[in-house]
Amino acid sequence: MPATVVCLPTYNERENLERMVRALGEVLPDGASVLVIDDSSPDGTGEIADRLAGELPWVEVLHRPRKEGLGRAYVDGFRQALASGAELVLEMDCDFSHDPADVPRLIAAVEEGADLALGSRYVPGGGTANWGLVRRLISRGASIYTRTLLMPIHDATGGFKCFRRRVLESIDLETIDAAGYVFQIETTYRALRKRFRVVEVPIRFADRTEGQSKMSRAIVLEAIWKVPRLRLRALTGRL
Ligand SMILES: Nc1nc2c(ncn2[C@@H]2O[C@H](COP(=O)(O)OP(=O)(O)OP(=O)(O)O)[C@@H](O)[C@H]2O)c(=O)[nH]1
Ligand SMILES: [Mg+2]
Repeated sequence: MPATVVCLPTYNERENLERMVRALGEVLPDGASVLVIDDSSPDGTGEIADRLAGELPWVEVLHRPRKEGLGRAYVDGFRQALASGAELVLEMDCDFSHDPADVPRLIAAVEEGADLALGSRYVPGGGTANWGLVRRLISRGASIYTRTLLMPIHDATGGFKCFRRRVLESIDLETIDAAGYVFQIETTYRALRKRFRVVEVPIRFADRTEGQSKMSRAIVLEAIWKVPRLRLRALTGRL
């Protein structure tokens, strides 16, 4: 089994973190580990992560001094996962919107030949449960916008992914300035530009039941202007 690291970014996930780590422990293959990336959550999530890391040898914690958005947290986490020798690097949310039971299917897609597997709500067999109309419209709208301007991916903003090491090594993570969802779009777009094989694996996405969403207007606005900027950069040879 290739060395595998699941990157789990957290900001105020006190109610979810322990349950998520233990659920991952049930499904992860031998040799896999979990890297919690906590941005000094004021609710004490970082201390829970430290306790779990003390108890479970396959759990590690990266403490970041402040919240700078998901994109920065992921870049630091990916860097640490690569430095630890990971061959497969996964990312997922810690709020149970992404089902830990789907992790083996994402890993299998990469083992069957993909370079990047995306958990996808908008391919047959995928979907969202108990999301309000506004969230559904924003998410669908973002995917249609991205499909029109950038790339033939059905679910471009999802954060449930499995990267082969060489993808992360080739897409120049340090130059990604995305903070919010557009980070997900940008990593996939860069992988496609480098001609990596990207596949979408159907997932059922459930709304969180515990804790607060960090979704904001700023995150949506960032995606609206950075998607065309990505296209422009590609057209002018700067990507
Ligand atoms: N380290 C870190 N984690 C973050 C940050 N923002 C969000 N997260 C985590 O990233 C994951 C996704 O964030 P959510 O708050 O669920 O945001 P979302 O999925 O876009 O919104 P909902 O669908 O409403 O849940 C969760 O595990 C969060 O705790 C951040 O700035 N830093
Ligand atoms: Mg969420």
